[in-house]
Amino acid sequence: MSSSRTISLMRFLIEEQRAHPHINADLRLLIEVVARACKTISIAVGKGDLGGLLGEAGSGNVQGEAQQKLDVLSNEILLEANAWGGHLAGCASEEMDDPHPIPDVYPKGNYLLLFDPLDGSSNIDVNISVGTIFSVLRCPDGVTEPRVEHYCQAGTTQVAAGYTVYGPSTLLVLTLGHGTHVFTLDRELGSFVLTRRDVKIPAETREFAINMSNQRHWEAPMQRYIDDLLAGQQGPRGKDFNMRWVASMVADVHRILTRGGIFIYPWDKKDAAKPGKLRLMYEANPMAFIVEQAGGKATTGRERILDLQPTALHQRVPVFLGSSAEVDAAMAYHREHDSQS
Ligand code: AFP
Repeated sequence: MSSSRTISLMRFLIEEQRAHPHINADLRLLIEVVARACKTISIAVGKGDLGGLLGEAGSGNVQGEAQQKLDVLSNEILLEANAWGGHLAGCASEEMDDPHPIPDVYPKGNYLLLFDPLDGSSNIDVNISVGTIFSVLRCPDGVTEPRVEHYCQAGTTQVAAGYTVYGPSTLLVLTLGHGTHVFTLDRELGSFVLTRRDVKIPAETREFAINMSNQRHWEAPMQRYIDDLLAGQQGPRGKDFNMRWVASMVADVHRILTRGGIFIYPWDKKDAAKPGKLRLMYEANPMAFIVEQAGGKATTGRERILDLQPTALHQRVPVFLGSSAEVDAAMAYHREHDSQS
């Protein structure tokens, strides 16, 4: 049951709009529309086998990855929900080669929406948490038909970013540039309710998240950093570390937002054409914005992610994010290595 002290997402956004003049009615509508689409995705994910939506779709995306049926459906849900509201100039998705224009029959707005419709999709069939990640940019003035170059803006220009986790509960984590806030989907009310305001990531941690099976492909400073974490109390770091890896970025980042930690998907030499696995525009930038707003750090191991100037829509980058002191420690290994070579 809701009470007068319950803060729904709608009320939160209206209050943010009053407090911060740069948050206008269109941005508020955009967030509400994305949240509504995510509720629909959450229902589809929650049906599991009963919905007949598990398994591969039989298609591939621009990255050459096999698409799951729920990847395709989640993409369609987000596109359809955002087509007609008049708040967007266009959108781009990890699942589509090119930016998606707003159909001519609808009015156009001033924002660009970028999303990974279903992150962690290899976990769908095994009933492990997956999620949606999104990033909001302003469309440059005077541009009515945005092209790739209009989307390729540095992460510092994001006006909002968020992710949902479709897990034991469905969560929406959101930043509009004034802290990072967590909303929980009240399945009886059908609305997202503010459950944690202005979360802060502890600066120190004893937990790291990485896919260790790639160790032999990492560069030297990365090998040394992880060796030292594994050496524990007897090693140079002087403390024992625990490891967790869900392989859904949304779930790994959410754990870090909740109790600290460092998440790493480093550069590796498996495929020289791919500098890391994660996508700058759909994963790294929005997560970096959320993490920084929660007091954490997000870098490539050498540079701040939000300062990177994108050169392509589907560009990949190495990602180190989470507890600030631990991200600094990982960067120090890279700095030391670079200064000696
Ligand atoms: P998808 O977006 O293709 O599902 O990939 C998920 C992901 O990009 C990210 O969510 C995970 O952290 C990472 O891949 C898992 O990668 P590994 O398969 O190497 O563990």
